Amino acid sequence: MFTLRATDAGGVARTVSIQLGAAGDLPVVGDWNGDGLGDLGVWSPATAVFTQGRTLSPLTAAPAAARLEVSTVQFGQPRG
Ligand SMILES: [Ca+2]
Repeated sequence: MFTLRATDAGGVARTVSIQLGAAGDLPVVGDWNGDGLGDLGVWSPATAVFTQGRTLSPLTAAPAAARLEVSTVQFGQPRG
């Protein structure tokens, strides 16, 4: 579970919780699509799958699912 916090130009802070991945996954953040906005990700040690959640817009009142585009890629070997 990621909890994101942003403050708008008027100084109003907003937090949004986003579920991505499963228990035991390792959180990763970066700018996967080069748009200047941080994106979320998780890597699963059990399956060696990297799940990217690319941010489609800054924090808004829109539901979290509408602001993320999720894809997966095999990365490395599963840890036994
Ligand atoms: Ca981005």
